[in-house]
Amino acid sequence: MAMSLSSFLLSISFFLTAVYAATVTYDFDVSWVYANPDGVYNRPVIGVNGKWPLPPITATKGDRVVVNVKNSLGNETTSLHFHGLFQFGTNHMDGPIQVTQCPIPPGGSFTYNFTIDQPGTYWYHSHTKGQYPDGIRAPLIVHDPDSPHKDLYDEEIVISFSDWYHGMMGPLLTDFISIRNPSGAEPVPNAALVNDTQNLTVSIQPGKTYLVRMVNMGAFAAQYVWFEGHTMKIVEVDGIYTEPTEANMLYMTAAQRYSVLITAKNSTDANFAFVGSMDQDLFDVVPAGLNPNVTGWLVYDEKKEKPAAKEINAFEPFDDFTLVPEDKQGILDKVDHSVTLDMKMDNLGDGANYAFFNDVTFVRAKVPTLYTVLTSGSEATNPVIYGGNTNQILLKGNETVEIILNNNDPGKHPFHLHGHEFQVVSRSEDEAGAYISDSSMPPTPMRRDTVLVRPNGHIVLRFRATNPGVWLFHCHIEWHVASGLVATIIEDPLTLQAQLAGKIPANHLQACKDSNTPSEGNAAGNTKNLLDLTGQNKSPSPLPAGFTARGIVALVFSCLAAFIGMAVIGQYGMAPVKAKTG
Ligand SMILES: *[C@@H]1O[C@H](CO)[C@@H](O)[C@H](O)[C@H]1NC(C)=O
Ligand SMILES: *[C@@H]1O[C@H](CO)[C@@H](O)[C@H](O)[C@H]1NC(C)=O
Ligand SMILES: *[C@@H]1O[C@H](CO)[C@@H](O)[C@H](O)[C@H]1NC(C)=O
Ligand SMILES: *[C@@H]1O[C@H](CO)[C@@H](O)[C@H](O)[C@H]1NC(C)=O
Ligand SMILES: *[C@@H]1O[C@H](CO)[C@@H](O)[C@H](O)[C@H]1NC(C)=O
Ligand SMILES: *[C@@H]1O[C@H](CO)[C@@H](O)[C@H](O)[C@H]1NC(C)=O
Ligand SMILES: *[C@@H]1O[C@H](CO)[C@@H](O)[C@H](O)[C@H]1NC(C)=O
Ligand SMILES: [Cu+2]
Repeated sequence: MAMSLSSFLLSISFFLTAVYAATVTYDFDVSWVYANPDGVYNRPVIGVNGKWPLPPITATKGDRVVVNVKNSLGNETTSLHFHGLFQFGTNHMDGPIQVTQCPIPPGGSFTYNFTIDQPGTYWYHSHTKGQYPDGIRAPLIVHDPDSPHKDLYDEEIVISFSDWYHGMMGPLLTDFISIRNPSGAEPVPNAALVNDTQNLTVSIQPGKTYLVRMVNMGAFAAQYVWFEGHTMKIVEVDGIYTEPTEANMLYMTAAQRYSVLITAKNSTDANFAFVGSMDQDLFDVVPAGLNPNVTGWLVYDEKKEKPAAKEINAFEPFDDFTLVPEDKQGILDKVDHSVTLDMKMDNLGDGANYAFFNDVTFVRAKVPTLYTVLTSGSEATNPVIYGGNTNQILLKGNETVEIILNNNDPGKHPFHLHGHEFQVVSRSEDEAGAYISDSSMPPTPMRRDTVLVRPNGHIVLRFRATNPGVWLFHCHIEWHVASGLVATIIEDPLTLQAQLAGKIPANHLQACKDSNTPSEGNAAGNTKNLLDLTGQNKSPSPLPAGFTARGIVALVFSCLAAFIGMAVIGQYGMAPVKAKTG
């Protein structure tokens, strides 16, 4: 009997995918340029090829992407991470410095080279020392000729959202992790941006349906997003297709993505505002005059007015926990390895505020952890060699892993896992305390790569360890990455050694030489005795015995009041001290 039409079409589409798998090459010369995206303040930003905003990366599922990076910053190192991509077999292309690569020094060149087999909405950004909010971030879109939703829309639109600072990250970070800021109050953004500007106009044709791909590439603020007069139908989150689900308002944390279908009206009678509104709950002190909102317009008729956004009374965003993946993958119900991470914020002996998993704050290793895996032979399965401050979690190949994250902090935090998507099998409301058990887990949990944990609440995530590599798990608030809210997952290290033996390109190792970063041995760079961690990078020591965090904060405050004056305290705010350290 002849082939059925559907299997005939299927084989054609496989054939086309195979034939058209292309190599997409980008040459990125990274340098300082000036920009004034909020119209208020012109500042140095990190551009590419002399321009800012940065170009989006676009590819089709199956393509190879090559990004040749030249660091022309002159005064800073850099690196690129491709957020949400699994980097299966190419862990060394993942981007975080001291984890999967050495920093690209000023004057250095470094090639990222990987294939993409995941469709959807992603982004890329620097993964070097809190650098991306200085402008080095942009969307990364992977088209899919086989998308289950392709017949549901006519055209595609990409819109990024972000917060924006007038200050540069270097000095902001120095002030943030400092005895002058014992409560750990994060710098508050100066503005919100849409597509790296404000007042964006998006031309809309009546009657058409658009796939609107949205990315929050901010440093800190989540944004509420809504389109006046139009409903959204969510069809993708973080690269996972979902059953089309209606929503009037989204809550997009830093690093999350949503694709939604928006059907245009049939008439061109009016234009409509859309709004991104930064979640001010995240800010310890809301500076007078801050406008948390950014407005853009769906423009049906350029000659008609662009009405101001209507004020809304309450934020009632869609709950992403209720989403169902299109593939209806069932819950991973047999857990082989459960990991509990208790997170908190607290002071160390230097008086500054840090973030902790299980009482350890992350400090970058001297040797990139991947290179420790690749140069440690059979010792690679011994967690000790990865050092005392990397929060290492060793996973065996193919095991089903569960991460229970208990947020012992009154803030909201968006957690991201590299190299994987995860099932979100449980998520509490505010103030629920530590996870004990959950008898009503969803049978087909939503999956994504970045998820919000609520204040003093918990999340439970599951995934299978099928991607050998060194993968970070961290809060995507860039301030909290700097203060140590990071764990290092070391997945199936012996298979990783076999996969990558002899495969680290010469320009990756050259970056180590040129940045004086050791590329062999344990976390301390010891190649002889891997169990000897003398000289490893460590966090400041704990508070002196007898001092409580509250005590040292009070001491610091009285010193500050005496020596520096109330102005500094006013700047960071007195109130959060109680909230953050109690
Ligand atoms: C956007 O429009 C508002 C209101 O007119 C204006 O204050 C602001 O400067 C504009 N932003 C930019 C970047 O042009
Ligand atoms: C690097 O250069 C930029 C642009 O000139 C400057 O604004 C910035 O302060 C410098 N950064 C450091 C760390 O010196
Ligand atoms: C990218 O990697 C592929 C597969 O290893 C290799 O054939 C190709 O030469 C590489 N391209 C560049 C520009 O390094
Ligand atoms: C927003 O910026 C992206 C590039 O990052 C661009 O591709 C897209 O067309 C822009 N969207 C609109 C509506 O102008
Ligand atoms: C626009 O018109 C078409 C055809 O008459 C109709 O099917 C559709 O529901 C209308 N759309 C809206 C948003 O009213
Ligand atoms: C921002 O939008 C919210 C929601 O509509 C509104 O309550 C608030 O007043 C707006 N803020 C400013 C400064 O416009
Ligand atoms: C994991 O499963 C894959 C595919 O079945 C297999 O090739 C691999 O050897 C397994 N890895 C381990 C460490 O068992
Ligand atoms: Cu955080």
